[in-house]
Amino acid sequence: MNVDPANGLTFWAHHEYSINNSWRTWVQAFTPDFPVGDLDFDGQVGTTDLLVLLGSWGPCDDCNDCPADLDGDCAVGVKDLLTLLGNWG
Ligand SMILES: [Ca+2]
Ligand SMILES: [Ca+2]
Repeated sequence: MNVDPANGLTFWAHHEYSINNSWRTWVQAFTPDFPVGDLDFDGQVGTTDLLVLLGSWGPCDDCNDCPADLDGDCAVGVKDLLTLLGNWG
């Protein structure tokens, strides 16, 4: 199984098997359903995610690598906090 480097969230599973004297390859992609604001990818939005968001508060150093910026405005602020709280649990 591999993680897609394009987004870091899609997993690719592959397997080769023999059938009727020939080899076949099976490939399947899937993306786990993490809630928005689940910054530690444990499947729930909770205290650890809140601490990560608060620790990232302010302008993002790298707009393309700022996971706590939930609305994509290149800063971690009130709107991101409200989104996280709205998905709490
Ligand atoms: Ca979490
Ligand atoms: Ca933001």
